[in-house]
Amino acid sequence: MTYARAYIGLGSNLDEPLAQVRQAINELGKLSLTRFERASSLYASRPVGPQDQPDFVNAVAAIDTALSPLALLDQLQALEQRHRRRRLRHWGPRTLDLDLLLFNDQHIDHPRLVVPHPHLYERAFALIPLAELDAPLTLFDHSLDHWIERLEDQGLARLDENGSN
Ligand code: ROI
Repeated sequence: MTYARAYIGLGSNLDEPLAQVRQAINELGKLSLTRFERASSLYASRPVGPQDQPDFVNAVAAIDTALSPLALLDQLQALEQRHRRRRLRHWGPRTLDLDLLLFNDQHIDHPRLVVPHPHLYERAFALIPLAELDAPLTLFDHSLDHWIERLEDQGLARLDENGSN
């Protein structure tokens, strides 16, 4: 069986975000045909998009999977549903968001799935935890640091084990 390395972005700003993200990290370890590798620290982050919503908790997890990208997407969406995902409006508050950020070095352009995630390079809440997991990764032919140096301050704060900053 051949395994691909996938990076999953996790985000929540409703219904106890810290618990949502911790539990989702745990559940990623139980996906079929998949080995959990490691997860970043948890981060508190100001909302990107509409500001009249709670701060998010974000993290990134690394998994090795024998699932195809679309089969993995199906599993991630099922996991979101098990968290009774609520999405109140476009770019608004959500219970649990799981984004497939990278799948090996594949470029995927499918109606259901674009990889690398098209907003990854501009989002501190995804780039910084990703760099914590795998600093040498490249994205669109540049180092992660290249993209991180270009970010505006997005109010990202690393949380300790107790969820405090
Ligand atoms: N903003 C932050 N900080 N974290 C997220 O996970 C997140 N997810 C989103 C939008 C609404 C774009 N903003 C976010 O989908």
